[in-house]
Amino acid sequence: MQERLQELKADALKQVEEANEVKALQDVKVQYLGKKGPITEVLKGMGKLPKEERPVIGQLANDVREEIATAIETKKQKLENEALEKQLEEETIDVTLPGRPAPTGGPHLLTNLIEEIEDLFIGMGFEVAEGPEVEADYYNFEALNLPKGHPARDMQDSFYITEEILMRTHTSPVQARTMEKHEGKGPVKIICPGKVYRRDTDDATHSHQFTQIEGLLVDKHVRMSDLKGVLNAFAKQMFGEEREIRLRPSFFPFTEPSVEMDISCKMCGGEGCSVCKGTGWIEILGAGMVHPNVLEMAGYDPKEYTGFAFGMGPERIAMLKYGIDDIRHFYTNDVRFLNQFHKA
Ligand code: 2NL
Repeated sequence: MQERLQELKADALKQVEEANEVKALQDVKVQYLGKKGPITEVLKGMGKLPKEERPVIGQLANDVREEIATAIETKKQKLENEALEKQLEEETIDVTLPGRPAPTGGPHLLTNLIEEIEDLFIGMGFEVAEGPEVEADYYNFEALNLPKGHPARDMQDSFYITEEILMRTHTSPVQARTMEKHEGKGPVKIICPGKVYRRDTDDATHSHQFTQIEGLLVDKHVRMSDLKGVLNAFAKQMFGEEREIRLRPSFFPFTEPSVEMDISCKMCGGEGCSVCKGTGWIEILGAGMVHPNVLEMAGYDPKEYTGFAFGMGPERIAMLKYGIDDIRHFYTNDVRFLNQFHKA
């Protein structure tokens, strides 16, 4: 009987040893320790043994059962640990792998350019002012020395909501409104960016909707040289220290005198090329001293106050800066175009 138990133990431990998955261990357990297993059989047959052998065999059978159970449990732990190790090994995340790039949006290049221009003027003490795009005829035209029937109105035909209300054709009404709010007491020093509208047929250089930035400075003793100094500082910061500016006489109904400002051509350094059409100069903006009628209508005494104003088109500046050949590229929003100006 003792031999039989030792044999069973040896067999069971061998099978435990050989098992390489938890399922196999389960089978060993059922086979040797189950209700119908050989050890249970031995214990059941104890009654037939001589009395003095019973405790010895009983003890041995229990020991064998205990040893097999312990061996199974130990092996089970070992297999489970190995499986866990293997799983951890296989499912390791390599945190050094680069992630998939998420496509990101960004401001439109005109937005970036307008903000860049705003920042330059903020640096010179200007404040940003905004106003309505749907505007009264009074602020868009009348207050800017363009009475009804003025021939210059033809060049700025608009989209009319009613006889008296229209889409603004420039951002000047914002300046007229701001001056009016000051009730004749200066100074006013503002920069006005925004969308403007003209009744125009769209082509490579015309659009019925575009952007504008205008500036206005009103105070006592403001002179043409102040205008020139501010515009020179702007041109050099915007286009490069090596740039020269040039003012040419021009006409605007809301300024007198009026000028057109050119910057020296960077492409040819003033020699003359296709960008500057052989002149060495590129037209950037229009400006002038605020017309006394405009000051007066806004509530300022033109004998006490003077001012200068200027206006430019961000599209035109971007087209020159980046060599863009068609104004419609700004509005059709083809990402292949826009991404070229996407700041990282
Ligand atoms: C251009 C020229 C200009 C102004 C805009 C202005 C505004 C007020 C009074 C006087 Cl409230 N002037 N604005 C003056 C001169 C030129 O724009 O070529 N813009 C694209």
